Amino acid sequence: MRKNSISIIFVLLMVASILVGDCMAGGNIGHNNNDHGRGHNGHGRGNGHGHGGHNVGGLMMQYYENKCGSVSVEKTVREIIWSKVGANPALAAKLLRLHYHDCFVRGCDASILLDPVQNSTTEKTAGPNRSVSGYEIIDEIKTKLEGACPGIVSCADILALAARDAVSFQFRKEMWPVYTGRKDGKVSLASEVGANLPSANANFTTLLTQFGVKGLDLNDLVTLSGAHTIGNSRCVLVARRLYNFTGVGDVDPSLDAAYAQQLRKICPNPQNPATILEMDPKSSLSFDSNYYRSVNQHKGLFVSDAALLTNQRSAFLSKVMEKPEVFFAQFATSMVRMGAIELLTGSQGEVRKNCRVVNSN
Ligand code: HEM
Ligand SMILES: *[C@@H]1O[C@H](CO)[C@@H](O)[C@H](O)[C@H]1NC(C)=O
Ligand SMILES: *[C@@H]1O[C@H](CO)[C@@H](O)[C@H](O)[C@H]1NC(C)=O
Ligand SMILES: *[C@@H]1O[C@H](CO)[C@@H](O)[C@H](O)[C@H]1NC(C)=O
Ligand SMILES: CC(=O)N[C@H]1CO[C@H](CO)[C@@H](O)[C@@H]1O
Repeated sequence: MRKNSISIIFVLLMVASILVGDCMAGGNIGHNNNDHGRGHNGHGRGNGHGHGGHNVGGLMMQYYENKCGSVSVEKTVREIIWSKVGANPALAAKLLRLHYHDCFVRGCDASILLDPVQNSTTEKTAGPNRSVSGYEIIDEIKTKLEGACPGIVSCADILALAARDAVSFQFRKEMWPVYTGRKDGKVSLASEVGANLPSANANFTTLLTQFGVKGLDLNDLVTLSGAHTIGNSRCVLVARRLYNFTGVGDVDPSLDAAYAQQLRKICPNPQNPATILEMDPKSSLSFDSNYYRSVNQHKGLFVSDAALLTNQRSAFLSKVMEKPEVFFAQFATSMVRMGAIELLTGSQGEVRKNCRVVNSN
């Protein structure tokens, strides 16, 4: 009840701010405080959520400062990422998605990086991970940092920093704060991926539940879905929407008819997984708020994107998020929250020597 009335107040403030054309920079939706750039420990900082969800846990800003000899950990990550993304802008989406897939399965513990050993299958071998990539870049950063300060910088933190820096390259400034101090996990199971990562065909209820399990809420769902403003997908993932939505050779009625026609042209052979589809065809290499414009015009690619319009509050937020400054501010808040999912403590975690293998002792 109390939470709802707080939300309504925020919604009213948001409407007011739109009406007066206020830019909302640094503002946020439904989150009471925003901890940008504070250089101190994350303990006890409220995240403004009524449900006692996680905060940034034991993570800190600048955790690695003076922990790696004369080498700046964050600068090292940024330099490598910016040079890679500068040479190949499509990598920004890959690295952002890598961090998301890591966090949603067993928390942000770099479990996605573990290679399968002997008969075991790890997360990266699971179906939804087939199109995940960027592993070699994480290895390169890890190798460089191990050379400077062995056993200090966790792979999970490298993933979090890499995602932020990859997206930030376009702006030449940090788009969100990354709290660090994560530990790497020792377990990675392909069998856990399916249930934890929402599918492209998930409806709103399922998405909200799957985010909820991770301590993320409706605001986070709407906001983080905006990551689909960059990157690619494949025809096979929208084939059902385009050709056989309810099993009678029909097109998903929630998809704009002209856009569906356009997609069918790009995807004449829907089962061919090789056919690439841009998620935000207007600007799939640019991190911007176009995603919401597309979704609001019924041109979101996945059922999960279209699902944002099937709930009143999330539809409202999708509209509000069309303003880039609102989206960017909110994305920063939600990335901090996503980056703190199910952090490991004590002997559950370690700092891996090689991001692909658990330490031997
Ligand atoms: C809301 C639930 C979500 C669903 C159902 C979903 C689903 C998908 C799917 C099916 C793809 C295409 C993968 C492929 O072609 O194999 C994709 C791509 C992508 N997703 Fe999501 N996703 C969700 C949330 C997120 C979040 C929270 C982030 C990051 C914060 C994210 C970032 C990305 C990026 C950047 C790509 C493009 C990757 C590339 O270009 O290689 N997604 N997503
Ligand atoms: C792999 O599994 C097979 C069949 O279950 C078993 O015979 C073999 O010993 C296993 N190999 C390893 C390295 O665990
Ligand atoms: C959403 O999807 C789930 C799982 O497929 C299903 O059980 C549920 O009935 C669906 N909810 C709605 C409102 O369609
Ligand atoms: C469409 O879906 C139905 C039901 O799932 C299936 O029986 C049929 O074979 C599908 N048609 C095509 C062309 O894939
Ligand atoms: C990078 C990686 O390990 N990808 C794997 C994803 O899953 C498929 C199918 O299980 C594997 O063949 C890929 O090697």
